[in-house]
Amino acid sequence: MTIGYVWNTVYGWVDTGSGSLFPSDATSGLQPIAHHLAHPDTKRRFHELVAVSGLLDRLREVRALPATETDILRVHTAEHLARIKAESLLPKGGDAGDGCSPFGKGGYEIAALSAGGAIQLVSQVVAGTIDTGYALVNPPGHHATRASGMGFCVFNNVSVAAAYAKEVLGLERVAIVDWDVHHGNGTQDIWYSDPSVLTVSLHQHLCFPPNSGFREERGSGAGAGYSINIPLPPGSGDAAYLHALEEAVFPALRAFRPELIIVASGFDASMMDPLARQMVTSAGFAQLTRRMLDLAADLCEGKIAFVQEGGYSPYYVPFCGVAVLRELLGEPYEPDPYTPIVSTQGGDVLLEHEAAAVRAAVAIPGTPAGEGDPRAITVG
Ligand code: 9RB
Ligand code: ZN
Repeated sequence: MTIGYVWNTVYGWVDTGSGSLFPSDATSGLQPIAHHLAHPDTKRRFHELVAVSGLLDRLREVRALPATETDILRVHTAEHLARIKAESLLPKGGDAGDGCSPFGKGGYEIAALSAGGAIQLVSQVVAGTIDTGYALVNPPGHHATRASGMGFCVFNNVSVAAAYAKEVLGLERVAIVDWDVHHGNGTQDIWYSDPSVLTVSLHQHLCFPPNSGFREERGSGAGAGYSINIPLPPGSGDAAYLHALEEAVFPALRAFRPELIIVASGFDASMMDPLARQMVTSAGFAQLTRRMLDLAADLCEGKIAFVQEGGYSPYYVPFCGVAVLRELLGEPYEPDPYTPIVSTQGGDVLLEHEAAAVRAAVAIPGTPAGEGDPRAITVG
């Protein structure tokens, strides 16, 4: 097995500024702080554990190349690209679009290299030069819509890669499965009326963005039925996420018959994340990975590529990431130093309201949305 791996030193140079989640503001009591919640050190620490644990020696380096303007314009508006490029030239950089996604001077080049890392990984998976792989890219991408960045995302990396797979590599059906704890609203927006890319997002209901990621958001026009949301209640852990994968994600993927699966892999559903309230452990991420690999083997000759999204615990993200990479390499899960504290809090038991949320979200691509109160998550 040849497993590809993308990392570039400049992914660790994303300048998130001196704010926390908001820009610092002495008039509102927002003190500057060395580490923004999305400070790239978390991802750099993931890479360093990959190196120090010896995994790096067993992975095949896939070199990121910058996404070209043509690549970016397949999924973003010319105005968005032009604005990011222009702000990237400013001495203090700019913001991806929502006022809480700062980037420094040269931020355009890093964002283009992040999208390009996803393209390179997907290209090699489709070509068969690697069996599967992980692109540890930064900044993340899944909140970036056609017209704007948001939620720390500048360009929608997985969508840039999916569009490349379709238009350059000639694939007809690509599925994007997003297990980042936040709604993959940008990915959904980009493909909302396109039946050739199935988007499936598992997320903590109403975590971020506000008012987004309801089950009833099922696509429009020719894409009606090809957007699927699986909102889960806060407190969902390994059992709920695995149940959601088996009962809601897999039937949708089997019906869709993708030629390629891209996993938007965030680690912010972890037990230790500061930006969400889920309870997934490194063991859970390993199992999610194993099941996705097995499904891809059944459905699309194993053609699956993993692309980094969020994850904000500098302590735990490296261990979640290594657990995923070990599964890709076919190595058994190994408990890590946090296992004693994260594995004993009940997230391994499926609760009835979690099962009900999954049941309510079961949807088959191409079929219309079901009925129901969009604010209600527990439909028994
Ligand atoms: C701000 C708000 C957020 C909250 C969460 C994220 C996580 C992104 C991620 C990003 C921005 C709200 C600044 C609400 O990990 N995605 O995968 N910002 N939240 N209002 N305001 C003013
Ligand atoms: Zn997230």
